[in-house]
Amino acid sequence: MAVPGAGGSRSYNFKIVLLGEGCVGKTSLVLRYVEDKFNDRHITTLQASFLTKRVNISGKRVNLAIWDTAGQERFHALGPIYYRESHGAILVYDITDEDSFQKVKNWVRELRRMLGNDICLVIAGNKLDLQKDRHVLLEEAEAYAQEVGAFHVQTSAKENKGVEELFIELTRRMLESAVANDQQRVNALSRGNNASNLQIVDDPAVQTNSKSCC
Ligand code: G3D
Ligand code: MG
Repeated sequence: MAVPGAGGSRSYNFKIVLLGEGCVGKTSLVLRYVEDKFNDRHITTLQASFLTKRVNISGKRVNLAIWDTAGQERFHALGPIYYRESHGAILVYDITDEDSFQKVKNWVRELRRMLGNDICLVIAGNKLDLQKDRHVLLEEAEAYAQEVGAFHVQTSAKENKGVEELFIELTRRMLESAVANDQQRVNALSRGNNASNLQIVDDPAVQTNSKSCC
């Protein structure tokens, strides 16, 4: 969703959800990105909610609402109510745990089935610091990500590796998508042959649910 800002410039509001098996490091990744903390005692109280972060990419202001689970994934109880209206999803697996990678594939299938290409996907292979215990091949994960139109990144929330890249790349993709969507709307309005229609682009009512294919 894009909203008009002061002087006609805009800021973009995006919802991101974290998905993946329990214990793969979802909460740790969010906490590392937003607060630059690891294994902090806030970790349990932060669950079940979302954190916000403001970023600026290519001169565009973006507000991210990053939703973390409350641990429901451990009981297979995460439903569409959690990820609906999301612009982006971060699918996390643990590189030492093959099952967690299979779980990511299940999530990709579900998201594509429920939301189509309206959602931008990033797959994160976390716990890169445990490389010696790796059970998921990097090549396999990268090939899979490419196949499903997702970006793949390796991360370590513990050592702060790849975390910034993960969120920035996802944000960049969501922005591209929103900008393309805005452009389509402008084109559609101008095709309507009414010059005054063009001004509607700055109307927040027109801009809600601004999504397009990634
Ligand atoms: P979840 O939110 O997906 O359930 P958490 O996962 O963020 O709660 O992390 C689960 C466990 O994995 C935590 O350990 C956490 O410290 C650890 N962890 C998270 N990210 C990394 C990482 O990048 N490297 C390593 N080595 N460990 C990580 P505990 O012991 O608290 O259960
Ligand atoms: Mg968690």
